[in-house]
Amino acid sequence: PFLLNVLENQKFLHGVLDTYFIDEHPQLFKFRTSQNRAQKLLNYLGEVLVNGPQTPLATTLKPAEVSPHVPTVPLVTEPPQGLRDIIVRQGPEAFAKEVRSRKNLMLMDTTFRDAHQSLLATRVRSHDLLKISPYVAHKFNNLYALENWGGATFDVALRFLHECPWERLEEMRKRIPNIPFQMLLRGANAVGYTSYPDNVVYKFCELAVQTGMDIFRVFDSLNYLPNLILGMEAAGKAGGVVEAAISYTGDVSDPKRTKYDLKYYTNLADELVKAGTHVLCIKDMAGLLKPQAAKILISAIREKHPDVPIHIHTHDTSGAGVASMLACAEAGADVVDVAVDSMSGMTSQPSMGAVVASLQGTPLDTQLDLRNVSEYSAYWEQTRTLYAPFECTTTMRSGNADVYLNEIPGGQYTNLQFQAFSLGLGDFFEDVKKAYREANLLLGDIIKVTPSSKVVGDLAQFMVQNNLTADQVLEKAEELSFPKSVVEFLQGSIGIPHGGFPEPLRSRVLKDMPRIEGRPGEGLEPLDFDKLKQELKESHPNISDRDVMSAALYPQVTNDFLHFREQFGPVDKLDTRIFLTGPKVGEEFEVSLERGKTLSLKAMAMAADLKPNGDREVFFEMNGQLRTVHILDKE
Ligand code: 3PY
Ligand code: ZN
Repeated sequence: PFLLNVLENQKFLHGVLDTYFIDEHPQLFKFRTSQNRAQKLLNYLGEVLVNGPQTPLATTLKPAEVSPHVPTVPLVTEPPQGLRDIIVRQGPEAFAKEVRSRKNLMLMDTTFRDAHQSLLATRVRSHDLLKISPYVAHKFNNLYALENWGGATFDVALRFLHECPWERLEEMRKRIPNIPFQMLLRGANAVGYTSYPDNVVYKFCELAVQTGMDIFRVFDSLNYLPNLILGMEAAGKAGGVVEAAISYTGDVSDPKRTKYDLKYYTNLADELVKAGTHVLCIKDMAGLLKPQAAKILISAIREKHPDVPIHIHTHDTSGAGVASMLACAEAGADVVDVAVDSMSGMTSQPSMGAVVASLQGTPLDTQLDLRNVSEYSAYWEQTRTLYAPFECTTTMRSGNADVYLNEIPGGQYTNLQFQAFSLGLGDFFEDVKKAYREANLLLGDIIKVTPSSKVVGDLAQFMVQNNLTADQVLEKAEELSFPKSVVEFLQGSIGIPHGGFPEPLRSRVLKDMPRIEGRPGEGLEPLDFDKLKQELKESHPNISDRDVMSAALYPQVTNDFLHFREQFGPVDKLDTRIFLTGPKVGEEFEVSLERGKTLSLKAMAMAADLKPNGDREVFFEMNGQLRTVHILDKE
């Protein structure tokens, strides 16, 4: 709000003033100077130097001082053709048919999305993705797809990286015209954590396709069919390839695990095929699909649906990921997910190089060249060190097969471990993992993935912090004040779990609180996009339809992002170390704003003394000229 000047203030414009108005809003008379992008970036750098990182760092580790080597590709030649050509020219059905007809195993690379969501708290910036994009286009044209958007990346881009997720997608598309792009859509929750009005989900998918998205992996955190179908329809209507996902839990190879047995999965697969999915996905978000279970599950679905491409997603938390993906391939899966070697393993996806090498010379050969995989991996090995402040290996040193007991999804596993570590409470993580299992059983053994995994995680932490056993929770349920997410789940706010809600827990917790019947988004009024745009225009005159869409999903986060961008300009153009922790005094560096427009910068010095108004001067050299910025020192 401090960026808003009087001429944009609605109360002022409409004369709704009293004599205190000016006294109470001095910031309104600090007129925004018209600044160019370069000056805004200097303000950003000054801010980082004076007041510290503008993206909270998760550990005390510093970004490495490296400039990752980017393998070159011939810029004059077009990248070789990939499968996207079929989507664009012949549509999703033809694409599915082509994928199914291929005899070899195809891979989807998750390095641009899930791998860093799982290992680096989703913090990888567009800058580093775009640098390697031309190489991917040239050397990995055989991929089924590149997973590069959706899931948590949307929120994190706006909230922490101060960059526009739409621009990221558009720029990746320019550099990679040939490989299909895939995103993760949380069904009726789009890329958020709650249900949105239907028209928001439809419009979101429409805009995503227009900006360059091809394939939508649609899931629901409870496998609740009405939510899933809403997402599938939105993606399909937008012209996307629909890849409906069955979120996998339990163990189909264990006859004692009866709630989610083979029949449960094959029935769900039947429903999704009936609903018109182009591709069927098994989404093993926690990495529970053991090789033996994979064989049973994939063979059964393959047999029932010989014409539908099957795509498998897993996490390597236990260390069995490569073995499982090979078992899936042998049982008839068409595509499996991998991450490039240096971004693979542990809570990320299994290693691309390992799968490629394992199948070389077999009928399932992936057709990828291991030398390219290594070159690509070398880029990410170096780039990963720039994100040291977010590195999960600060606390995680190895895989852990205890995931088969606690069933915590990959991304959440890293988060919980990290939280426990920063709280410094001895056995806290071990306790939380055990409580997670009990919390899941208390809630009726539900599917656990964003956002239902948060419900279980919140209950688990609640149990540990209050020293409660599962029996005690059930006994005292009427008096306890449960986490909000747990209450809302029981009210039906994210859908209906398989087998219904847990009783008597639900009745004891909710008492006479309202319950949502059926699909949560169904009762929501459509969002008036024109009205939202008009409202946003009052403080952000240059707003685009994409920004409006971002605001529909994340109102506050988007508002903050727009202010940030107006004040600090295109911070996404800065190198990652400089962006995170600022330049060193005396350091020279370049910023490429656009093709042919490069700034040469040098951080010269910071004034030792503050100005009377609390500002500190920071001196830069920009293209050889001295520039000074004044930054309010917040210390
Ligand atoms: C997400 O929803 O972001 C996920 O990655 C779920 O697995
Ligand atoms: Zn995943």
